[in-house]
Amino acid sequence: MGKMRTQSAPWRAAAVLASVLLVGGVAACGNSDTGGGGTTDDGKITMGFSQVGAESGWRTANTTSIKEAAAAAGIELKFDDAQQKQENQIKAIRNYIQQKVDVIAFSPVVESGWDTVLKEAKDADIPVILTDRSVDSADKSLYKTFLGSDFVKEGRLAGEWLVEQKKTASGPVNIVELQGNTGAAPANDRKKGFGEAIAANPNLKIIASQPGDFTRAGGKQVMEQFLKANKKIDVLFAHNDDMGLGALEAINAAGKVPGKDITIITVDAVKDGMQALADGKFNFIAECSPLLGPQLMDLAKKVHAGEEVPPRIETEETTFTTEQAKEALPNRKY
Ligand code: GZL
Repeated sequence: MGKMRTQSAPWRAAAVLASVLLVGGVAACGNSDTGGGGTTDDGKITMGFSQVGAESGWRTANTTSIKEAAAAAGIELKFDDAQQKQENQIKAIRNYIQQKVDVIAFSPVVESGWDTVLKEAKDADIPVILTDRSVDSADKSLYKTFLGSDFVKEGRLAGEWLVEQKKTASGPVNIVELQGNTGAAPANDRKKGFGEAIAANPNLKIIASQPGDFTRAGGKQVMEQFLKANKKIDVLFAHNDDMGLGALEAINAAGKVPGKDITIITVDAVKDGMQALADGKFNFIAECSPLLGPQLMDLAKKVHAGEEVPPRIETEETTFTTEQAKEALPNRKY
């Protein structure tokens, strides 16, 4: 051990002060060096985003919108793909809390089971924005706002179109339904809206309804089962374009003409779905816009600044027939 040199009192006080400042400085510097998340050194807001997965064309377009909008807004985005598993979303949200991000945003893969982790975010004083899908938490203080579509309305518009199309039907109209993933808000709500609308005509009957998980593979697989089990299928209602596109393969393989032998109604209006509609393979699509990125980033800035925001912000959407799809396709953004 080196010889300890004693110092005069004034020098010793200065040395103590210097060492306190140095340690304090390192500690402060250490926090920011550990990627603490929070507002970055240059004042940029940090957002932690948990995405459902990459299950459909809609989801891909939604992810692109969010990433591009974050870059344009100068928001530092931490992004996680949950591969359609709620436990992965909960893990990602907990990571964002640990990292002390400024804002957490996510699209909940299912409606239930979020209160505990949302309470942890609230206790950590990190605001949460729900986008695309919502949660069934009774405590609305667990999130600042919801940005997305009215899925019940989408289902209702699909059902109302079918009621109009089949108003002269003399006998039963057999409907099969491809649902989104079990427990998801769009699956629950589109089913609800569609079912309420078709009740106007007792000839319209849903003879089979199964989850296809919003994927093409799921739509094809379940449609194959529907075709094997049901001799007479007049209508397919698919909760998204991708399951409808997968079902096309099964319908063709069964020797039936989609859009003619089986009327096909879907939701989303992504490019591939609109092409199928323009080609007459689909008959009607209720739009669900994935382009939520810019609005989400505006909301994040407002929430971070402590501004009041509306509890629910719904996106503008429309519907398409074959003729309307032909007109809209050239300018379709997604
Ligand atoms: C709806 C969204 C749904 C889409 C599907 O807002 O959550 O999930 O309709 C997607 O295509 O997989």
